[in-house]
Amino acid sequence: MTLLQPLDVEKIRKDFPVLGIQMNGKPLVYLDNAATTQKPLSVIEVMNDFYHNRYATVNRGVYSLSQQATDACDQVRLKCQKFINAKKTAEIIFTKGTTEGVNLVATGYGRKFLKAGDEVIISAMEHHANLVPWQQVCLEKGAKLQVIPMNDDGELLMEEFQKLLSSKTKIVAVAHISNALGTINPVKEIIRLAHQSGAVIFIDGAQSAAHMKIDVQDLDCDFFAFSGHKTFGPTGIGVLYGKMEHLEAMDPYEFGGDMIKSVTFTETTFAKSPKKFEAGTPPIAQIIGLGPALDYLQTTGFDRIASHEHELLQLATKRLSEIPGIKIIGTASRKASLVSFVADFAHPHDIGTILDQEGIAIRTGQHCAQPVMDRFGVLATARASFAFYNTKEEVNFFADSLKKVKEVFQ
Ligand code: 7TS
Repeated sequence: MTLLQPLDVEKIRKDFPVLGIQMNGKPLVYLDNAATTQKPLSVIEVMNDFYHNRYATVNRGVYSLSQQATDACDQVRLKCQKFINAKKTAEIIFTKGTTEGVNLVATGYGRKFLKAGDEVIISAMEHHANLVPWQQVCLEKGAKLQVIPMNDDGELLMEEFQKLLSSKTKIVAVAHISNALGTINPVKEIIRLAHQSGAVIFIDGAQSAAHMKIDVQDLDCDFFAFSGHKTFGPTGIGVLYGKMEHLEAMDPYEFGGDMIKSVTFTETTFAKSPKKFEAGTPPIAQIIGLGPALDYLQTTGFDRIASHEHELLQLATKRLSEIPGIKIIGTASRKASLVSFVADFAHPHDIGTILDQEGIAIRTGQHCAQPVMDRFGVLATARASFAFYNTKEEVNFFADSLKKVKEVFQ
C-alpha cells in the first residue's frame, strides 16, 4: 500500500485570495462550502484574462477571436467529460447549475414520457431543487411522487426503497450527498435497483462532485448534475450529464438560437445534443472559468481531499459532541464533511450571528430542505461545511467559539 502524501493546506490556502481576508476584525473562517466554494487564483485569472484580452461570442463568428473562444469552451466540455468519465462530449450539457439540470430532465424527459399512474421516486433528504421539479411534473401528468424514508441517523431505508419500486416506477431521483445532513447515499446500489425495475435514474451530484471522484460509467446512472460554483468554479455554470440514448429521445428544454438545425415559420428541426439543450448565448466566461476549477480538484487529488476532509469531519464531530446541549442532526455512518446541528441554548440564527462576529461563516436555516427539518422535528439547523482548504485550527476555533456562544446565552 502506498502512503498518501498529506495535503499542504497552507500552500493551498495561498491559492484562494479570499481566505486571507479579515471579517469583523478577525481572520475569515469560511465554513459554508456546501452553499458555495471559494475560487482559486487560476479561475479568477483565466476569467480576468478572457474579459481583458480574449472576449468574443462562440459558435457563430468566422473571425479568429470568436473561434478561439469557441475552442476554449470546447476544451472545457472535454475536461468535464473526463472529470466524470462520460463516454462522449455530446453527453455533457452546460447548464446554469444543478437546479437547471434537474429542471431540464424533469421537463425534457419527465414531461415527455410520464403518464397518469406512473411513479417517480425521490428520497426524504432531497434539496428542494431535486424535489419541486419532480413534484410539479408529477402533478401535471397525474403521476405519483413516492419518497424513500430515512432513519434517525439520516440514512435511507433501502428495504423501503425496494418496496416502493415497481413496474410503475419510471424515474428515480436521489442526492448523492445530502446538503442538510451530510449523508453519503449508496447510489451505486440505488442505481442498480432502479435499473432492475426498468426506471431511469437521476443523481443530484451538487454536494459530491467537489469531494469525490465521479465516474458516471462506473455508477451507470442515466443522468448526473453538478454546479460549477460548488466545485471551486464560477457561478452561473453547471454540468448535466445524460446517457446519449436519453438525450436523443428527450425534448429540448428551452427554444431559441444556437439549438436548431433549420427553422421556418411553420416548423423547426433541432440540433443534436449538447446544442439541442443549450439555447441562446452560453455563459462563455463561466464555462472558461470552470476549466481550471476542475483542474485544481484533479491536481489536488480526490483521495487526498477525502482523507483531509474526513479528518476535519471527525474533529468537528468530536468537538461538538463534547459541548453539552448541542445535538448533531445527521449521524450517518458514511458522511461528507459537514455538521448540521441544533443547540438547546440558542437558536441557529443567533449562533450564526455570534459566530460571524468571530469571523466564522456558517449557514443557518432550512438549507432548502424543509422536509428534512420536519423529519427531525426542528425548524432550522446551524451548518458548518468544510472543504480541503479548511484547517484543524479553524475547526477548533469554530468549536471554541461555540462554547462562547453557550456562555453568552447562559
Ligand atoms: N442539490 C443539492 C443537494 C444542493 O445542496 C444544492 C444547493 C442544489 C441541489 C442546488 O444547487 P444550485 O447550484 O443549482 O443552487 N445547496 C445549497 C446549500 O446547501 N446551501 O446553499 C445552496
